[in-house]
Amino acid sequence: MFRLKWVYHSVATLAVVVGAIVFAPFLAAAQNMKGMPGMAMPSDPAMNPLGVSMDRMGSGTTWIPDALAIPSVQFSAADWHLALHGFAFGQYDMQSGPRGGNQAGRAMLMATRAVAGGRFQARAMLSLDAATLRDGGYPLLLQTGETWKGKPLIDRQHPHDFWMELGLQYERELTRNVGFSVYVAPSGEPALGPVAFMHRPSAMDNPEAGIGHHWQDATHVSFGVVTAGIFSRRWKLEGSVFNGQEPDENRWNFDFHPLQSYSGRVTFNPDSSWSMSAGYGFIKEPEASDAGHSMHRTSIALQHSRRLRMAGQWATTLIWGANAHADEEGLSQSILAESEAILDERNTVFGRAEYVQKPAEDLGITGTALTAADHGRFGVSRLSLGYIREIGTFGAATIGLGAVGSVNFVPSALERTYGSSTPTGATLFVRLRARIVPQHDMHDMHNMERPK
Ligand SMILES: [Cu+2]
Repeated sequence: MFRLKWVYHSVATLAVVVGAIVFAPFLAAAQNMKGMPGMAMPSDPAMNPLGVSMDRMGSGTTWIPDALAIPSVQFSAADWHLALHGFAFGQYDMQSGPRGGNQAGRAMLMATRAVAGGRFQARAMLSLDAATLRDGGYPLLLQTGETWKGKPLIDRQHPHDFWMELGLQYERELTRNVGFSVYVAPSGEPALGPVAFMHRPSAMDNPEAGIGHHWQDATHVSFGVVTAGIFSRRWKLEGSVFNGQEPDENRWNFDFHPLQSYSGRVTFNPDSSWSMSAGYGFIKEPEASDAGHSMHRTSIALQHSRRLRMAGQWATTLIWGANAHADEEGLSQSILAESEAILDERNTVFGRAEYVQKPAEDLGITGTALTAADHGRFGVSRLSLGYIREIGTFGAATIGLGAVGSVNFVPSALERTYGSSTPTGATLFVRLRARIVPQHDMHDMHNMERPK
């Protein structure tokens, strides 16, 4: 039987809260002629150590290909260069079956300036998930990870903490070819895994998290991170010590614990279209409900980006991520392929395909169905496709109406639990973010900025 379980939410609350935090800066930008999206970067060489521009920054200390940047509104104030990334989603979520929302926005402010011959950046990324999500998160079939009311979340995506990122980064040239970087964050992302999904140009307009989140990029909110790295124009080698314990259910505070987890990652950007990274981490007792159980995580990611004609762009990411628990046999693996194409100023299409080997325990499976599990795990897949139509602009922002449909594939042993071997889901949403400026306009702006 196909039964829709609607989760209602106060759209008014969402509009007011998200509006206050995300709209206000866009409105300010609209008043300010300097606040244009995608404005030229500052020309001080210290601001681009070894030619690595700010546009290459993903989440935490990750890199994305140079060809595309996350859309932003940029200002300058005194010696600071300010960039604001804002994404607001209002969503209505339906998932099928007996197990069958809404989401808020996030805003990121990056303030950068030259300090002592290098680039200093303060970053704050705030998430309003906690204010607008109910019952431990938004419905997402097959999603697992973190807890709600002391119980593991199943078929739900957990809300992100308000302080998604609060960190400082300093990068400076050491020689003509090598530079060093230091990142310190009370809340931030260690050098582990790919760029977090919300910062990937291949997923930025997709309101849904991947079901392999806790196999790939879930450490992006870690309360206590110190990362040091060396880099050249094309590669970066980093190591982190961090607190690997997942955030608790109180999404408004900082959950500090000793920095007993560690990770290392190598990233390579061979040219402007590609970025690849591989990393490994030891995560000390990630789940509070599972004390004494630590984990090893390995991941490889490949990103490709290119500009299309006019304001179009196309980004694709492939990720392999695996977890190994000391007390479990073998690896549990995950694979993700996702792509987003902004075809022109009006139309965006995106999609994601995933396969994850999930422990039966994570999915809450007990009883006879367990005998069908391979090493206690079930291989599950999810395919989703989405489309966004931009319906208007607001200052430097664009507003789009979108929909995502998904089909999940579960083994026959889980058919009774999910009501089908192919349970489905759909999400309707409104999305607001900074507009992308067509390339020819960017060139005009660069020409205006640069002294002849
Ligand atoms: Cu997350």
